Amino acid sequence: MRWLPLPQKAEVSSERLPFAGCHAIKTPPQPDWERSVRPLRALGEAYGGWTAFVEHDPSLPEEGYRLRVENGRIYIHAGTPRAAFYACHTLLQAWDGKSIPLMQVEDYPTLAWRGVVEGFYGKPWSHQARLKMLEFMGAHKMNIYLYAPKDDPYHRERWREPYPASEAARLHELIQHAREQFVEFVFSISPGLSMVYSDPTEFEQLTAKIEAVRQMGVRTFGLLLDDIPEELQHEADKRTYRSLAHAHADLANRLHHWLQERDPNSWLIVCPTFYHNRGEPPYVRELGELTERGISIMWTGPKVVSREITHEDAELFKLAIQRKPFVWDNYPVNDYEPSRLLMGPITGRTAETLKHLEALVSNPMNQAEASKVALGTYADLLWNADAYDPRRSWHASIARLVGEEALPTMLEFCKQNLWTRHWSEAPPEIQRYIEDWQTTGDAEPLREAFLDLVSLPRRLRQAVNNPELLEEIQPWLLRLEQVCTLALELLDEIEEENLRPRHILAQLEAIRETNEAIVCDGWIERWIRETIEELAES
Ligand code: LTM
Repeated sequence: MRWLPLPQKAEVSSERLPFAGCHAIKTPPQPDWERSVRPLRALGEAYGGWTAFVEHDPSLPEEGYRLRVENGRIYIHAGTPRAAFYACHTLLQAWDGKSIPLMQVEDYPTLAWRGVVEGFYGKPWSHQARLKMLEFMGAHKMNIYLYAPKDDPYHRERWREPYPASEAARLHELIQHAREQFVEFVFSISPGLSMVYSDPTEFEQLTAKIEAVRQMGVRTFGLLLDDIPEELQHEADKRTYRSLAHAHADLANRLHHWLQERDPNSWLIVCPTFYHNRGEPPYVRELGELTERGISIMWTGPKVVSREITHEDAELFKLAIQRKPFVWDNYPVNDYEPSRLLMGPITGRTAETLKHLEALVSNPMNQAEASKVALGTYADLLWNADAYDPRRSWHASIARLVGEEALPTMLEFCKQNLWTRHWSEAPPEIQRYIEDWQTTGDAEPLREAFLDLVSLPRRLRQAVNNPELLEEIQPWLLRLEQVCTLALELLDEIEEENLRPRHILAQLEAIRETNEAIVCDGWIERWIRETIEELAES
């Protein structure tokens, strides 16, 4: 079974019993418990069948559950309704559409808060993509989503202005959908480009904006002060505060109190201006010192895009901010290199690192569906870090996204879209074929490799039944077809001893002008260019 995330303890029998759904589901009477078993109820209403007993067990950890599948009966003991919801999703994973195995599962997460920050520059996700993402998160036991798209003007430049009615309605729908999926919805706002921190009317405008979202049922807010000037900008602020950190801590504390007065369960998460370091900047220490303890502080690791976040890094930053960091993890985000898709698993964060964190949220790509390959591996890592194996997780994540049958083809596509900057252990395979050709001069294996690659887009379009995903990755499919066609042409020219195939270079240039996508880490284009240059010199 390809679990995702992998349960902490699962004993799965080889004996499978027919299962077409539950005809009866007994839950504690409160509405949240009723909501937690909806995934099962949907099956039951459709088909009828088994009986499921769901019980609250307060001795279990918050998101911990025990699941037992016996002959004709399912028992779920859960610490909270969210845990019961997760138990139902574990059960659904074991169901193949016809039967389920007898099994016993004992499960709980490694990290308390696991999720996604839609925090990239460029085209934000569509409303439909967000709704689908929330469902994905629920099914993968991720529990927090930060709404923070940099290019939503009402989130950043026009932070003072209320959302127009149609956008407010969409936001409301998202918030409700997140609740259905047991996902904490975090509304974030980025006022730091223009806010006069010391001006009370500015604070009123900030809280008015937040109040409108609070009224939609949100209790958690993000105050994002990243990517703004690193010095105080306004005379009034320079007179009031001794530093930027002082101003930010004061703003965060006032907002925290304002939220607490209205709802003691509210939660404020702050992204500082210096968010990537090991706690060295004086700003970070001052912010940590002055900011009230109940407020969370974000961190992207030692770099903006951190290939590795070690437990030493996390300990140092924790010491500086005097609390566990809330990690904003810049993978698989591609806004800083939009010509690439980052289709590999997350690596470089260990179980030891997670012990020092309060939360970890991944900042994904502008391509929501394609991001789910990496996000599935995050879900796995953050749920069961001790057992995390990037390759196992990667395969399971791809299989969950496109189905078992399409797995080999999609995996092949993902392998052409890795970036050695993130996963140096996995260079593109074509590199090996090119290097072999350079040493042996035998063109056949290289030709075979290009023939495989040139047919990959067609094979993928046939195998994958996910129109949104196919649309997102279309530029990369096209690019693969285009460059492999040219590469094959070049091999033909060499075979025919045409040592001046410069028309191929012109075609390559024409492709580049219309499609900037990079595949195979740029190896094929480089090979074409260098080979033609070497031929010209010979
Ligand atoms: O990482 C943070 C906190 N802020 C921005 C993100 O919005 C952006 O998506 C990433 C990657 O380019 N880098 C940032 O600095």
